Amino acid sequence: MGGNQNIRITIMGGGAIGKLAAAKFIQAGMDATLLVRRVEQAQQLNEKGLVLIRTDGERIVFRVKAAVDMHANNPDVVILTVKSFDTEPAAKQVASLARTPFVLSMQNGLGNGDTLSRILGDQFVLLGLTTYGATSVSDCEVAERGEGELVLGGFRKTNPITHKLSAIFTEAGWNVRIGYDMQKEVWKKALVNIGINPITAIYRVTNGEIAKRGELKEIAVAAVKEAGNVAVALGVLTPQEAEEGIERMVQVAADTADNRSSMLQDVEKGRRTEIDSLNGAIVRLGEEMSVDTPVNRQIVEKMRVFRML
Ligand code: KPL
Repeated sequence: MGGNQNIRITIMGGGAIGKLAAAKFIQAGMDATLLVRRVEQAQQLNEKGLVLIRTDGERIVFRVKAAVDMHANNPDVVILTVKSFDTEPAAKQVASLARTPFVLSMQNGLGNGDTLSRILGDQFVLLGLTTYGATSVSDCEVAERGEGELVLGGFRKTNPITHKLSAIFTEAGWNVRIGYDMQKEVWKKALVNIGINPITAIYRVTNGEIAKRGELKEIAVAAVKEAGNVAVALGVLTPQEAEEGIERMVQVAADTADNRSSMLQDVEKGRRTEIDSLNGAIVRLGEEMSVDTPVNRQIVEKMRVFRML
């Protein structure tokens, strides 16, 4: 044990990444509470435990503390894994605590850090970008679907607790890298999701098909190319970094080949998707910067039609 057992961690969000994080922290003997929205999910988790299904099929059951009210716990650190459209209400909930904890956003999409720092203040906000694959099998079960990386850093500048958090995650078994320019990192991760997520959702395929099937790869690459152009116009990425983003998207698709992307999982469950904070944001920012984004526009439109079906 590495001495991080006395830090109270609350993971907000009972989806795939939230459950994966909870399982890893509990496995490392840490004090982690999983905060979920529905009372029945909390009850089931408390009664049956949290099941982690390893890539080789092994099932490990963890005793988990699940709750619906974060006030019960007085956390030192909140790990935010809720959908990007729920960032604002989550931040307001955190702001209502007597003592503001550090908040690490482990979410997809563009703009989460801005929302959190507007409500909580820069100094409390950290970002964590992950390419781990995980599938939510049921309210109490999560399946690991491929190793990835977690890039951690302060929202605006190096946060004094970045290294502490990095040590906590490393102790819990994550591959951690500290990021010193998190705006860049947010965009690099967004490029991955902009390519993989909507294409896997529209065509109902696992991530690996993006790397394998020429016609799908072509659309994903075109979407990421446009997003890279927007990032370059905004001055967040260099042209070379934008180009590397395309290769990275294809690489992540291959590395998490068996995973169903979070957007595919949302579509399959009839839930709202994060398209607005990904491809939708590219269309909006492209308009502002006078960069053409026809492929992303088409993808957003397809998603809209798709959701009506
Ligand atoms: O972040 C992901 C997601 O599904 O949202 C990837 C890395 C693409 C893994 O599926």
